[in-house]
Amino acid sequence: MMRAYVALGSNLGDSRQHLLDAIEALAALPQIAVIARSRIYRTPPWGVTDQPDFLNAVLALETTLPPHDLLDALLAIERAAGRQRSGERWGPRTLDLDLLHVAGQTINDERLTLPHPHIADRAFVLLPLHDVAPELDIPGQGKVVELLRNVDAQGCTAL
Ligand code: PH2
Ligand code: MG
Ligand code: MG
Repeated sequence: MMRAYVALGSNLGDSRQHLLDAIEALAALPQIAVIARSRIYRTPPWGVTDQPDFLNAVLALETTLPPHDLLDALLAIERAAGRQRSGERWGPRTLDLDLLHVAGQTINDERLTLPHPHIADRAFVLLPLHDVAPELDIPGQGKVVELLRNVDAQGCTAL
């Protein structure tokens, strides 16, 4: 069993429902147990700012799936939610499921970078991650509780 942290985001359609459906879909997989769920936050768009606010959350999972198989499961759930890959980086999406951290492993290949390289920059990841794992160490970045002190979380509100 490995502990994994997954970030959820949506800013198209019924975003809250997309997040809740994704949590249900993950929990329904026999190789995955959902251990903890953060609050859902409304967050200003980061990167491309001319798009609707996002809803964001984080899940802690226990899984027997190796990281690349877990990634495949996340991508399948994104597709089931109608996710279209327009090619626009940081653009609007019905559902985004990003693998943040898997048992402290470091992976760098064409499909997957672990830990997620931009956790430290993003209040929309750190706030919900802090709900479920404040003491988690992100290899190469630092402890969640400390990283959160260094980002601007103004404008992010828990639903
Ligand atoms: N995701 C992005 C780009 N910008 N901004 C917020 N607030 N939340 C997101 O989940 C998000 C974003 C690309 O995945
Ligand atoms: Mg993302
Ligand atoms: Mg993504």
